[in-house]
Amino acid sequence: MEQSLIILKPDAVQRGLVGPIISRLEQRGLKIAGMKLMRIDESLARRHYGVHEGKPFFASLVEYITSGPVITMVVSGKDVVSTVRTMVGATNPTQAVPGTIRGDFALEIGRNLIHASDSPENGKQEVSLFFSDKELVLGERSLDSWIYE
Ligand code: IDP
Ligand code: MG
Repeated sequence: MEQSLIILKPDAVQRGLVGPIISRLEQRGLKIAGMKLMRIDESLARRHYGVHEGKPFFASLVEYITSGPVITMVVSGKDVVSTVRTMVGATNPTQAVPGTIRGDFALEIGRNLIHASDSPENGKQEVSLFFSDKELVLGERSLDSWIYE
């Protein structure tokens, strides 16, 4: 089953948008398999965003993601990676369409509120960086047959 690592970034927490963003995921029917409030330290930030090392925005990205508490979540289920990416919207909120999280709540690329894994492979790998197996609640929900055919 696919897993997507979601991070509600420090701006989402400070702006009180945790509830509204989680509501969207819940209302869609997505299964939340893990969730915690935490601080990301510099070393974890550098590992999580390792693919961006060397880019001009890397230092400010590490500063941003470590600047305050975040909510990290695991969403699991069929096709969740692309479903959540579509709900999140374009990386640059100026290009994110209305109805997406970034398109409704954000204005700048350096304050774009939310991270979501971009492929099933990266989903699994990112989840393992942030969550131990013990912290995940996998398995079926009783309502799954009303959401998935
Ligand atoms: P994504 O979050 O939509 O997957 P990525 O290209 O993986 O976008 O970039 C990771 C994060 O780095 C973005 O969400 C954003 O916070 C930041 N970022 C990406 N490009 C820029 C930029 O050009 N300027 C400032 N920050 C950027
Ligand atoms: Mg990315």
